[in-house]
Amino acid sequence: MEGIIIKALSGFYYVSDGEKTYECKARGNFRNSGVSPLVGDRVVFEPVDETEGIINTVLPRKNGLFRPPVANIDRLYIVSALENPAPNEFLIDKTAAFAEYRGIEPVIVFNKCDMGDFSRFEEIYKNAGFEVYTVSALTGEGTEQLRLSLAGKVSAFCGNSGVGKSSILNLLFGEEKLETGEVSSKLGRGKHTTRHTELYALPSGGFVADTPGFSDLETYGGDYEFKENLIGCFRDLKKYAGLCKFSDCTHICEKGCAVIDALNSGLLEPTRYESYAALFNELKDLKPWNGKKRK
Ligand SMILES: Nc1nc2c(ncn2[C@@H]2O[C@H](COP(=O)(O)OP(=O)(O)O)[C@@H](O)[C@H]2O)c(=O)[nH]1
Ligand SMILES: [Mg+2]
Ligand SMILES: [Zn+2]
Repeated sequence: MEGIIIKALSGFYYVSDGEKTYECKARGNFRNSGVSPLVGDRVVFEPVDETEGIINTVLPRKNGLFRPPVANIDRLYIVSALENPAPNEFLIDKTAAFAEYRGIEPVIVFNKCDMGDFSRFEEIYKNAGFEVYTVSALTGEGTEQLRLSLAGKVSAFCGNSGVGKSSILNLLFGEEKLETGEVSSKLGRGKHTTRHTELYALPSGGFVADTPGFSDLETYGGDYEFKENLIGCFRDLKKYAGLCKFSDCTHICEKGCAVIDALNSGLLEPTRYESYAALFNELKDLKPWNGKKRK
């Protein structure tokens, strides 16, 4: 049978076949093969009874993140709220670019629209070519479209603590599965680092992870390949990059740069270009031997 690992805890893997969950052990020979199964991995397993089974094979991975440890994510929902903190375009753009690099579709979510107006931000991200959902977990506004977008996919939610990720997910689950509100202050900081990653089945099909953070981003700076592909990770900017005069154009200051021309003609969102330039600057001293390609 085929299934997906939704939780890994104390040597057990919890494998869902879409309906039931089996508590599984990994078969010995592949435990020794160096493949470490991740939450999100698709596996071939053998049920031994109604609730237990043995994993025989981990199927090839589409992508993998290590912090949080999760594989085969289709979509990354990048959640911001209106204030405390306000949406940070650089953080959104950098996260979206890193997701693109890993083959994950970035989706932009603005929560707490009951508190004010996001139209300025919505416009930027719609113009840049992203799916944008403006919602309120409090009133339910906009959440139906969000629910539809998650169906049948494996997704992760990320964003600053307090933006309302768990509240949105609870609304979509139709029950209070996840703790919300004062969680971090109640349990203390250390709790976050030990918290396991789990995929939750959505009533409409598909799975979603409520990630404590997305700290792979903190190490992305060590990834030379990300630097080399940076312009390709900005879907709006890359349309022009092929038209630059020089094939090795970095789109920062060159003459005949079609990206800069597009920016000056008002065809690009200025903040998107600024994020590209800032990220380029962060990565520019990275050398091939700094590469830490991890798949
Ligand atoms: N006004 C308003 N408050 C919200 C909304 N969504 C979440 N909150 C509140 O924001 C706080 C943080 O929510 P939580 O879901 O725990 O955020 P997380 O840290 O991103 O998971 C809680 O006190 C929620 O009640 C919303 O749409 N509108
Ligand atoms: Mg939360
Ligand atoms: Zn250029």
